[in-house]
Amino acid sequence: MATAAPARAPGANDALDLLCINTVRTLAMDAVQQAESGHPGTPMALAPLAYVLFTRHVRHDPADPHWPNRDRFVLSCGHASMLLYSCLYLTGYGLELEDLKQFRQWESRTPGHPEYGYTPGVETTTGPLGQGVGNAVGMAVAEAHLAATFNREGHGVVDHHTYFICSDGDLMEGVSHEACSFAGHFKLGKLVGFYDDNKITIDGSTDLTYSDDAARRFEAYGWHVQRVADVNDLRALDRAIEEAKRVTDRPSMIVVRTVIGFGSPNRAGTAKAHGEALGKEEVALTKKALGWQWTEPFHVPEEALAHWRKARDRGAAQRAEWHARLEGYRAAQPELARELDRRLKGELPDGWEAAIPEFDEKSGAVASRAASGAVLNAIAKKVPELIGGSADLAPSNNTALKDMGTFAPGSYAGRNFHFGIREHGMGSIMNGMALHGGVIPYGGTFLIFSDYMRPAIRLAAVMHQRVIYVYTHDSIGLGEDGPTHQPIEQLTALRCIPNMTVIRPADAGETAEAWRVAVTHTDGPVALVLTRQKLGFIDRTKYASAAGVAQGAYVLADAEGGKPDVVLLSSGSEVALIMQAGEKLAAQGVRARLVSMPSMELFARQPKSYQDEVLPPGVKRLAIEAAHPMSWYRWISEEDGFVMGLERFGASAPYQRIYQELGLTVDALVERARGLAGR
Ligand SMILES: Cc1ncc(C[n+]2csc(CCOP(=O)(O)OP(=O)(O)O)c2C)c(N)n1
Repeated sequence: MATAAPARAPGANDALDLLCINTVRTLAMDAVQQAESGHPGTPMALAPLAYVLFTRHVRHDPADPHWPNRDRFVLSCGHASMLLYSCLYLTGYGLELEDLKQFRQWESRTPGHPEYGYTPGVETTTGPLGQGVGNAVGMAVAEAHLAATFNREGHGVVDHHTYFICSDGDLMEGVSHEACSFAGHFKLGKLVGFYDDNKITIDGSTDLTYSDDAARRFEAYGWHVQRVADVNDLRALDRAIEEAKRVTDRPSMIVVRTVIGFGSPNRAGTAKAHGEALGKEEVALTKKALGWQWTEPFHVPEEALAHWRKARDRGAAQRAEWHARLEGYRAAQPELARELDRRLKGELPDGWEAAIPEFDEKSGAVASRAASGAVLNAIAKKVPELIGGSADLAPSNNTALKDMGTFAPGSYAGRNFHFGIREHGMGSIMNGMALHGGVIPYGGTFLIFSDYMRPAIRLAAVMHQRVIYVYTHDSIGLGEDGPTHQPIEQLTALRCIPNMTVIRPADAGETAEAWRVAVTHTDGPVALVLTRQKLGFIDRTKYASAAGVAQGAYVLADAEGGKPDVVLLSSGSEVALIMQAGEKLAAQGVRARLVSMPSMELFARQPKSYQDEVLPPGVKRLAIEAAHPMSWYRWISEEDGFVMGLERFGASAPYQRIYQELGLTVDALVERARGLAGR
């Protein structure tokens, strides 16, 4: 087994420590100066913390950024990206000095904010403040769950910490409250956060707007809280981190006092240091004040680089030690080890699809949320990595997994999550879980409250993460709860997020197929949009197979007697309306093709030839959906058809009455269709 000298205690060579720290400070200043844009002040302030973390505490191997048991590190205040990039370069992740010189340039590996997938060692995309905190909580959740599931006496194969750094902005944003309250309740003991208490935001002093006692806030959440009075006190930092690691029954927060723009004679401690280059003159003055002897930009002293790069030997030894542990586990627990491998690779178990249930006439009319619950429970038995829950709406969202245990404080093997009424936190935590790997998270709420988690949804899409949203109560069809609960613009708003896949199934059969897509889709989030009200059974011996869901849209039924006069399209609960309209039109001699379009995004990914097959050019189209019509205009222009949708809010009443009053009826469809067909 490889060994490496333990990391030297900070302070053992103060001059070398300072040189290593000032290397980060000067790289940050120089990169921002070169780009003439960016945030120098916070990396300059936090350099000592990053130094102590990366050279002594974070177990990471720059040679293998994806080593499964590595500690996770999240820089939630992503604007301080040069702090992370400097550390990744200095510890030897393969990021080069040239990359730092390309900071914020087109296709560089050093984008303005850390972006997952662009830079080796970047664990998540951060920038929207607060999200990284939630992601870190999610990573700690995944670690706790996998450890409880896979570790056996004497074989701790899943055993790592999650560290994060957050700023004033992160803590002001509500999502950090949701996520940290969750972490405190669930006693995630291997989560260690640092709050950069620099009292400065963009507008100026935090005195303008923020007087929370952050330490007491975290104590109230149930976290273990420490204070470090000066970030430059490396010994104090080191002691606090050691203590945080010793505390395993609660998450830890270390409040660290820092000075933004540390070292800059004219900018330190001011908002000016936050988000703009210091200017050449001030850079020179700052280097002088820091005792930096070199004037040329991007200078990296050899002895500093050599010291930072020891992270590689240490990391190699740590990874080798873990591999040895894994081999022992493999010998003692061969089946579990194979299962862990499979899950970490993100591969689904062989034959899992056989578990997807089929629905028939005997199932009768079922709400798609109920069908979803049945499908989820059936496949969850075969797909143990499927874990999740709801933001306090489990009985409504049908997200509960029967007999599969509850994720609870200190008891993390359970697969049912109670996220609490924290939609935003849930979304952000789910992202962290997915990024960690080994689990496929799902989370439910009412479709209307997708708005409450939208920033996290967007980041799941930006990062192509495999997360599944279970959104029920999908339209005015929810009835009596009224306009505050009835989604109108949410479908269009979700559909326009790049990399997002929205599926709104029309019956139980389509719901089963929607879950098949959701579980196999590895390239971004999937939202299942489901009804509260019952949906009729679509007899697939008369209508086309629900397998068409995979193509996003398919011909459910065609009119007899040749080319259709009109195509009727819909999704979800309104497919029943086009089916009834189709029959009425047939009786009146109008040939209507019926198209079920559960997913515009899946349909958009089909070849043009298939799209033309389903929606023949030159034939008028009529769509109906109990939602804002905007997303349908991609498929239907004013010249070739009409969209019946809702451009007003709903109402509180039994749902049949609302459909009637808002004009979403079979008769209205028939009349429109006749008009379009010229009959
Ligand atoms: C959700 C969100 N809102 C606004 C911003 C724009 N923004 C970037 S940094 C920042 C605040 C800076 O203050 P702080 O978090 O204390 O960071 P520091 O000045 O210490 O670097 C703001 C408002 C953002 N990145 N994310």
